[in-house]
Amino acid sequence: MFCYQCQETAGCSGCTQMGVCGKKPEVAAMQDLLVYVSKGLSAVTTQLRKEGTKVSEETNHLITWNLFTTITNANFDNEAIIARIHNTLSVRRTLILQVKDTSGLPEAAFWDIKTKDGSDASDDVLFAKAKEAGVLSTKDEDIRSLRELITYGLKGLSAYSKHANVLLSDDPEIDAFLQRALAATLDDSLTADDLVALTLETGNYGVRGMAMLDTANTGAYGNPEITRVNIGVGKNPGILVSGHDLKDLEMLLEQTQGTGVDVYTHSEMLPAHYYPAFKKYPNFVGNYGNAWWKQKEEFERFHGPILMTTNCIVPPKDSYKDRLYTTGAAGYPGCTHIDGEIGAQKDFSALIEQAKHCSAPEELEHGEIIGGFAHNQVLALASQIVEAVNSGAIKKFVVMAGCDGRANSRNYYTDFARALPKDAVILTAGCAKYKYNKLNLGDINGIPRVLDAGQCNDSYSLAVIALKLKEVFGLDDINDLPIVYNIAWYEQKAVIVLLALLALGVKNIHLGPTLPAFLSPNVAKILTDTFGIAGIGTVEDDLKLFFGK
Ligand code: FS2
Ligand code: SF4
Repeated sequence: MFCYQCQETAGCSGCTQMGVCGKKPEVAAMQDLLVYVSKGLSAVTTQLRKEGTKVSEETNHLITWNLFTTITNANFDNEAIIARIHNTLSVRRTLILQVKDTSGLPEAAFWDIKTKDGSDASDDVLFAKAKEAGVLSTKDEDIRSLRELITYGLKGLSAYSKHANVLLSDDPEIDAFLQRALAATLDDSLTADDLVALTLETGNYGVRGMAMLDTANTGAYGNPEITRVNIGVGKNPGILVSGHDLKDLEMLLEQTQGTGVDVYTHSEMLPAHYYPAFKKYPNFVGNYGNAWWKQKEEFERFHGPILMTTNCIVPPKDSYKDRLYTTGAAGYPGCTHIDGEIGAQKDFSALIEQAKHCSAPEELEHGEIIGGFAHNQVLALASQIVEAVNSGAIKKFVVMAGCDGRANSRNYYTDFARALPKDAVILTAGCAKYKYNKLNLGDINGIPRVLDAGQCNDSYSLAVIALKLKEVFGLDDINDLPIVYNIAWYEQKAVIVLLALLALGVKNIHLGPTLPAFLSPNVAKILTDTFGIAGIGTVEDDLKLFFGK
């Protein structure tokens, strides 16, 4: 296997024996193959569109769901991945018959699991193909780096698209781009310059994808508002919901009414509490635990069923494996998967029944944390914020959005947040917040010093806020604002967030705790020279750099 798509990749270069995330070589192989056949199908759909043939919503959803399945920590279930490969090839077999001119299609558009006699190829053939189609199949390291950068950005975009799709929101132009770009990563005629341009275009569509999701979320559940979230526990048994899918949470809340079972959020689901629509459920008790990587200890102590709606799954301990459920693009072998296509009602009765026989969660902590500072809420406070900036009470905003992770080096973000000058305000989104959202950093004239906009996709909110402040302060350039960017990344949604920020013209983003292994020295240099992207240093050095002290 070879995988270097996330920040925790072995030795900062690539997982080759087994994923640091727990992904086994056979799962890595089938994920590579799923990406490959998705690229083949995308080449077909892109050609169909060129010829004026409409591509169905189902096919669009199939491709985004496939990519989402291969995101770090989303799906470890080889059977589910192989089933998606079969399904993708079956759709492609039908669609390729509609293509008038197949001469320009890549080999991936023709490769099939079916042998000439109609039987399925052996596992050996699949693994051999996966090896041939994996990351290292591109020999030139710069072309490989750009192809993977685009592919990972598209994986992130797929995740955000899927969350919007389940709220019945679609943008066929995003899908058309996504498929065109996926197919382009197989096109040997494209130069490094072409791929750099495609990378930036991916960022533009990242902005569009996050905007679509923002509209879908706020349309369905209202605008996030300032909310104090309980981090303690009640006396009833509970179900813990993790991941990012708000629609799953809504269905579960509906189905748990009157059952005596409480519902808690975990990790990236915390921001659900900020939406007005979820406040009406009396059994929506609070948030349990911290960022994804602490789940082994915390899930054990939760005692009740846990629903993983997306990544990040840590391979579970036997002590709670029978309480771990997956749904959507998430999957883990041996854990029950709750089925449900886009738009379908899911049946969570198995979790609810199991919860009734579980004891209440063990208290990990108590108190409250505050959040809900997405664009609408922050813009409602705009005059207060502008006054604080004009009076000098707030000197700088520090965007510390992104992901959390296991590496000790990420303690940098806790130390950095703690050491920030008292006149600096953190703007955050994503699970990165758990590094400092319980530090009690206080407020400035009533404005909390940690403003949490929501999930990683709500980084879009931070961009909207920045653009609004630029307008209010009458600036020509977003980079003239008193905002610095110190972003933590882990998986591929952070890649699309980064590309989206670049597309919006944001410069000098610091990215840590390490720069992506998939950036070749030349590609890293392009990002540094063009956008001022840099890594992180020590807390002391970075404070000097950002604040001159
Ligand atoms: Fe955190 Fe994991 Fe949000 Fe990432 S829970 S690293 O998926 O997308 O952020
Ligand atoms: Fe390694 Fe990350 Fe790939 Fe998992 S997702 S195999 S940790 S690079």
